[in-house]
Amino acid sequence: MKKETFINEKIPHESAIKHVSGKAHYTDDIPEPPGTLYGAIGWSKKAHAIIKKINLDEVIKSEGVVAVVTADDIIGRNDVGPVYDGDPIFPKKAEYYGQPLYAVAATTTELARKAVLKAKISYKTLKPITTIQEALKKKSFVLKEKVIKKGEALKAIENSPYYLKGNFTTGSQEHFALEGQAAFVVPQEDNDFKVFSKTQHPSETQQIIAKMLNQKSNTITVETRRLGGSFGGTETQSFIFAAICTLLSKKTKCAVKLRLDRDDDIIITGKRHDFYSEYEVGFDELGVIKGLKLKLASRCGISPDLSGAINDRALLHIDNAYYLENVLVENYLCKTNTASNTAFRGFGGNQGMMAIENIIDHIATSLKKDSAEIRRRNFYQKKKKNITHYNMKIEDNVMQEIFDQLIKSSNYKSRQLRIKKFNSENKYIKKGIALTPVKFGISFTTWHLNQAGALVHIYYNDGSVHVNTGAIEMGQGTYTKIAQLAANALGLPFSKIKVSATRTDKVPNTSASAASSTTDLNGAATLNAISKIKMNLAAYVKRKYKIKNSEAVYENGIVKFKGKSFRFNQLVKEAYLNRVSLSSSGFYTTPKIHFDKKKFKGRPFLYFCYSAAVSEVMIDTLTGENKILRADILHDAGKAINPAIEMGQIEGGFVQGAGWLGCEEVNWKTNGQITTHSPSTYKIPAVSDMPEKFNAEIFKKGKNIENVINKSKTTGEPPLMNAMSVFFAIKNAISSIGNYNINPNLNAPATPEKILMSIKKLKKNI
Ligand code: LUZ
Ligand code: MOS
Repeated sequence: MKKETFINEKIPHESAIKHVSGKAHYTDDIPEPPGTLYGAIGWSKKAHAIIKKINLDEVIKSEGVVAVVTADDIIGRNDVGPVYDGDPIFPKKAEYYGQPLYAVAATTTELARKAVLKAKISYKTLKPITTIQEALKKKSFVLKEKVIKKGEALKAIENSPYYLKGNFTTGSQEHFALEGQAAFVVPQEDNDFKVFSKTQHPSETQQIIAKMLNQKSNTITVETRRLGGSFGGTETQSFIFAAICTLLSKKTKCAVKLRLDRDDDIIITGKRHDFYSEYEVGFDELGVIKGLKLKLASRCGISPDLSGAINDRALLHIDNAYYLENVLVENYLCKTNTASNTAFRGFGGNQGMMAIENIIDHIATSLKKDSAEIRRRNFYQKKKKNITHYNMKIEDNVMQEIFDQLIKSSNYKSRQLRIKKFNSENKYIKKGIALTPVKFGISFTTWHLNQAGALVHIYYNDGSVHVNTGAIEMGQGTYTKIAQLAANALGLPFSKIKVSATRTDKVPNTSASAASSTTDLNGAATLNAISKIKMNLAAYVKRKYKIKNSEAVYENGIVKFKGKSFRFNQLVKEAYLNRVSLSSSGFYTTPKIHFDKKKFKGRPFLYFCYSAAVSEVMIDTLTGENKILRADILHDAGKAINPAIEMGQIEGGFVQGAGWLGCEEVNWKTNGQITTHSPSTYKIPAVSDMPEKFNAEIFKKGKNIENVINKSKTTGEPPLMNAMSVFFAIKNAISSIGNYNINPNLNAPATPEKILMSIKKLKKNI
């Protein structure tokens, strides 16, 4: 009989049928006990103001209202900042438009939402800082600036035969997960609280609530079964809602549910950091970069939140796939009176990568060369030119193979010629094409977060298996992949494994499900727990049957020791009757990594993910409208655990990235009021925005050279960056108007308006 592995197989997502039939329980679907109350949040209408008085009389009197909470109800820490303070639950001074100031619990959500509107607040308005430029001018920062250096950038630039300078911005992005922010709290005996939260980070939710209440962590249990997407939006920014919901539950002694209206969700929470860069680059006649000076500034909003780590990841990705010998980067973390910007798929890495990709593109136009060729010439090499600007040696480089294979499979070169011909024959419609690489570092850059725990039980009566870990299922399929790993390790059918809701009293002290590392970490912890149970079983068999070699093969429901075989079910039953433990915790820490954040040197990543994409676009030069005609992606997923699920990440990530660099635009008025707070004003990609032809493939020769579960590589964040090709294809199309002689002035996102303005500017220079 062929070995059943359940690995490298396209097993459907464990909740696929529940997802599409509406039977999957999200936080808002959890059945409510009688007497459950519903919350709503009242927030600041000023971006920067001293709050002179909040009069809540009318709110309290409003129909259905049971309780109101303000800062006065918080006896412990009035802050949900994950690393630093700066994110008050209810502040003294309003620092952004949308900042929560109070909350109510009422008998229905509708009545709660009506009630919060009745507050009378008197403000003393202060001048807000809303843009990166203003913050730079006023030196308004959330953390100290950082300078990183390798070699002698200024000298190298001076000695280079060619020189360019410019500036570039990438835009913000709203997470827009299908499921919005939600929390549901049920009070327990002894003032304990059971908290259901839409969060990527149950353990930190638990700690933050404990600190707010001045209670011990062991009085708070946080449970999360699944998220309807998240993308970083609940790595920290779910905390305030879980905290407020608990506060309401404590005050009313009732179960309370707090589910945000989409507009409130967008207005209250932070988004992707937009970045502004200024560059000076020296290069040779082949377009090889000799020296780079970069200024990188991000809009962080009111507080540090995760901005330190996000800007670090940007700095760690200003090389993307390119060897940079001489680098000088200044990094500014701008404090603005806007919601605190936060984790978003890519976590600053993609912003850093766009900065260098834009420079390479600029170099290519200035030399009148194909940008793919310039990219290729700057790649890290295998034997030399393989040390990053943070001193890590790259040992797993497959960039060149992927790039070359994709050039062939996508017919990049012949299509490029056809496009040039098309453009010379068409006056108003122009096409563009671009090929961009991705190299993305895997591991949390904060060393201690690279750990995970698991809990595995085997039930003796039927041999079924229960797994619990710190991993959060957010649609990415981590429960499915962890169940596949467990099935494979135990030689059992997939159907015998159950992964249960993530819960702080089962597996404690977990890291956020983030940094594309969830399955790598939690899957390995699960395998560790299973190996411990196997050791118990082996010790028993050795003792009982006098077997010398206690190694066993677990396959197709059979456990084979040398000289003795058991049916799995038989073995566990027998082991139970002989008083052998069939349960274990497991633990995993990522090996090899170390990083000195001060010196900015070390090995922050266990490995890199590689990918490349070719996009072809069409733009209407009269309206700025645009369309992705075709996208070809070749993505390294190592030996993929579940090629179907990885493909979902690869395709979905691309479309989300195309949204970030294309149609999605977050805007604020000069008074700090966000104007893009609903789907009517904020456009995410729709089905119709998918590439007409979409050829995504997993790199067949992929194999993780590091000891990562099953030699796989994560997908997660990196596929988003394949969409860089869309932006540069648009730029390429615009460039055709000037016969490819002029570098178009185009910032991201390339909305139709921006495309039109870019064309207009370019035409002036012809
Ligand atoms: N979160 C985090 C992340 O705390 N540290 C990271 O390095 C990271 N990287 C990507 C996404 N989330
Ligand atoms: Mo993330 S940006 O890995 O939550």
